[in-house]
Amino acid sequence: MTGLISRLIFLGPPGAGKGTQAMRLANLYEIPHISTGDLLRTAVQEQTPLGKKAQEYMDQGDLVPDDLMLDLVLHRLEDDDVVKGWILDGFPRNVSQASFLDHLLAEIHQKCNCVVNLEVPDETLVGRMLGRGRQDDNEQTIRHRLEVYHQETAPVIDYYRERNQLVSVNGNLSMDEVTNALKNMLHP
Ligand code: B4P
Repeated sequence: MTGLISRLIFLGPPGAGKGTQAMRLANLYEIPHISTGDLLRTAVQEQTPLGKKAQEYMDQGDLVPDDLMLDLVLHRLEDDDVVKGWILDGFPRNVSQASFLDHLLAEIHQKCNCVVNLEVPDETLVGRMLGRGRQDDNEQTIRHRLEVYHQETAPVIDYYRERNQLVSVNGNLSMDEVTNALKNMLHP
């Protein structure tokens, strides 16, 4: 990736398109896409000790406990391929994860350049996730994930806003329109 922005965090409610957009930008700029949701789903599929513990939380639409998540992110950010940059998608999901990440980045001498908040209204999100049809995408679980988001993850927006790192982007447009808005914002 040329230019200044090489370490990005994607925030947004479930179904906002974090995974979709993070994957597109990671391909475009050739930096790793680190999705904690994907890491957890792989662990569940492979029935690792982490996967066995995480599954019940994910199936119910709850956050997986921090002690499991922090280790996962710590180890991924120590891999060689992330030295040139990364896009974090789905982490941090609460203020204590955000604070952990700040300390971790300081320790490994890295700095997040930009935190993107994808804004999409709840009713659009429900429709999108029902259309996606993942194991944890039934209406009851989706509604619970939205509640958890508003209670636990939305405060992370203020956390980064107070640190002048936050940029909000309208995610309630077509996938290509959102990608273009992100590209223009990152490399105008
Ligand atoms: P995630 O995998 O992070 O999933 P998500 O928030 O549901 O989806 P995302 O926003 O990435 O939406 P997507 O692009 O797929 O989390 C899953 C679970 O893992 C959590 O509930 C939690 O249990 C656990 N977890 C993960 N991280 C954690 C953490 N840090 N701490 C604790 N627990 C954690 O888009 C959704 C759908 O919309 C897709 O079908 C897509 O095609 C469509 N779409 C996207 N953009 C669109 C657009 N612009 N227009 C129309 N459709 C669009």
